[in-house]
Amino acid sequence: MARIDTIEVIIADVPTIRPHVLAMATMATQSVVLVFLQRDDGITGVGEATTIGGLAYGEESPEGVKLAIETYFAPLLQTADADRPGEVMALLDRHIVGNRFAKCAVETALFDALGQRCGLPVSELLGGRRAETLPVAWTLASGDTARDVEEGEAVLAARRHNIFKLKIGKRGVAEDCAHAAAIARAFEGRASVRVDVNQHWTRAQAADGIARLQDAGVVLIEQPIAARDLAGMRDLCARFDCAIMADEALTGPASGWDFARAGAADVFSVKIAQSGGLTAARKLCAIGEVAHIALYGGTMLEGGVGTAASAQLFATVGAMEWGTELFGPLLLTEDILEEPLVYRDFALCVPSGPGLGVRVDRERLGRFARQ
Ligand code: MUC
Ligand code: MG
Repeated sequence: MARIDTIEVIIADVPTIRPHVLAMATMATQSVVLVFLQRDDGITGVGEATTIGGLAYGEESPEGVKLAIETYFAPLLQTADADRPGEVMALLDRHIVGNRFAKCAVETALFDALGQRCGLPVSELLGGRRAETLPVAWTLASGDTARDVEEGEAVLAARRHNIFKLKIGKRGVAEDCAHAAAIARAFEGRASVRVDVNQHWTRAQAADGIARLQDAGVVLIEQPIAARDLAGMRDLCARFDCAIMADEALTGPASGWDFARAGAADVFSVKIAQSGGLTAARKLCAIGEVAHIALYGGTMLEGGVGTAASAQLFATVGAMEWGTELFGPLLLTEDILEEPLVYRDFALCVPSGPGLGVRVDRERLGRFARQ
């Protein structure tokens, strides 16, 4: 039995290395949200609830997560046994609707603490590790084709990434597809090129755009149309040979079940926060596996804590056929971990220490933390 003594939520605004241009927002900073749970045995667990572009991407904002945890989660957590993450999450689910990012951060912190207490990495608490490294994509999203190619060449030469995801959907279909085609041409035979439209196309635009992208050698199209348009996604999967991936549509296992039954995705982008936590994301992976839907390890551009947590889960999944995009910390000007995550040979090394296997540098975090 372990009690939670204190709950601390910190929002830290960390600049990005360059503007990150997405269809719904341009990021010059990332607001990293960290939740620290301190137990009565002296162990502190940490979890992350970072999102993209305030309320531009999803329904939870950094400020909303902090408010929800401090006001509604905290009294429940103070009655719970922190040694039992499953029981604690069931308690939270009984009293709190939605709030998946906040729940993910809390569950992650519980597992981090439990792993530290048992002397085991979180991957071992989630079923056991099956991989020590995970392939990692990089997102080329400077907003400029030539700059993207230059950036891609640099990370390829450094053997950091050979998978590139392009963010499109902000400009017209023809212009966006010409941009993607130029990058696919530049890296032909040397890197895998994919696009993420972040729901910004209509069905008709998607039919036009995907035909162009497929011809240009783009192999994966992420969330081309509205998240709720399951029938539209099913049609695109049936119509095109290149893979169609669901991202924003996946808000936990139930949505995965709906998409699997309808044949509305070739690939699932699994995100721990969007799913509502590590356990929920693991269930989503299981649905993908039994439905023969390929898996991809997604990110909300989290810092080191959320990235390590995602890696701990993805390392337990047998096949992440499309790799992962766990590059979040590399987009930030400064890491907030004591020891940065290790990226080498186109992959992320899954931390092997107890819990998440990472430690937050509180002094550095303090420099970026909001007052
Ligand atoms: C998304 O929609 O996948 C992931 C990588 C990136 O650049 O943006 C995110 C969000
Ligand atoms: Mg996406």
